[in-house]
Amino acid sequence: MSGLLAKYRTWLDLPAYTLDITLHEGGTPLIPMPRLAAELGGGLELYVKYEGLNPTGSFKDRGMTAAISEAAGRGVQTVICASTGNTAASAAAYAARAGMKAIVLIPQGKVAAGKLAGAVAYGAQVVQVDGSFDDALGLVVELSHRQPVALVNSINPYRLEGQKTAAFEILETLGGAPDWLCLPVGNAGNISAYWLGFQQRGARPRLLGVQAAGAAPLVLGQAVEQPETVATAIRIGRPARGEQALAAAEESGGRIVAASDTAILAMQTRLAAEGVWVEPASAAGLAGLADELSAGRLDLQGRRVVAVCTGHGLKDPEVITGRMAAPQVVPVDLGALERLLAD
Ligand code: AN7
Repeated sequence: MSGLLAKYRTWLDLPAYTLDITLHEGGTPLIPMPRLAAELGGGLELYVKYEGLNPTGSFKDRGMTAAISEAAGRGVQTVICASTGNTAASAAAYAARAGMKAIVLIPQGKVAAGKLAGAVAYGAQVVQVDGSFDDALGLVVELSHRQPVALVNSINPYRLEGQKTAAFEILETLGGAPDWLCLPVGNAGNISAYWLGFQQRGARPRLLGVQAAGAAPLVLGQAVEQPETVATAIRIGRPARGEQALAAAEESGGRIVAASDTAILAMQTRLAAEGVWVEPASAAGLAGLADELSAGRLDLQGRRVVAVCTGHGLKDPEVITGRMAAPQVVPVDLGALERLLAD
């Protein structure tokens, strides 16, 4: 076992001085989802690329091994990012691994519990901004011009180099390109990275990027000043790589669409019903695909589809526990238990 840089170094455009700071990220499973495929009814063959199984629970680790390794190679001591949560946890972990300090700016009160806890556990300095992710990103970009800190948001090109590896893994596991790849879109780094990775290997799956309806600047064609969605990971109104994402979707013969919060949560439940629990944002790609299928805008008969599920369900426990009644309680009494189960 090794990390992604050791495995794919010749395919990644990284400076020669780049070190190898790794937590053995990548190598995530491509899980067949026959029951969900049958339910969707389009005659498709469906796989989930389960990125929640990376070391910090999201796909961000692929980009972070590259960005932190590059920064470490030129002696950087402090890294900074703005984040809806997963980038923060990942930056904190890889900075810790490299012996660096991490500073993470998050939108106040809008980061899921598992992500905030991660950033704190790995020892980052966490700062809440009384504003949105987009406001926080503006601040860290400015600060990185004034202070000796390295920016590790996906504006950093090395992040995309690392994230390309997910495309390579899919091609290797399937033995070729899927017909469609669907995935959530927030700051639009990941869809851009997948397209770079597929192109580098001469593969051309169609890309279906999916934003949350309350945070869908790439669908609306304009920035969203106050984005709002249950999928807090993609609560982003001014995607840094928006133009690149739109170009990637178009070149691939695909598109970017929006899915409602209701559809996103329903898809989270359907995925969990087949054993794959993902955070809300991670269900957005498939929620968008399901919408397109049921509206008759996609023909997937006999097609192979990969859905990228970007983050683990454990990242956002409160989206589940906040909506449920407390589980039933029984006394330590077999009869009482049997009566309860018979109801
Ligand atoms: C689970 O952590 O932007 O379109 O600051 O956490 O590459 O931004 C997270 C984004 C999808 C969107 N799924 O990816 C952050 C952050 C999950 C995410 C996305 C994010 P991009």
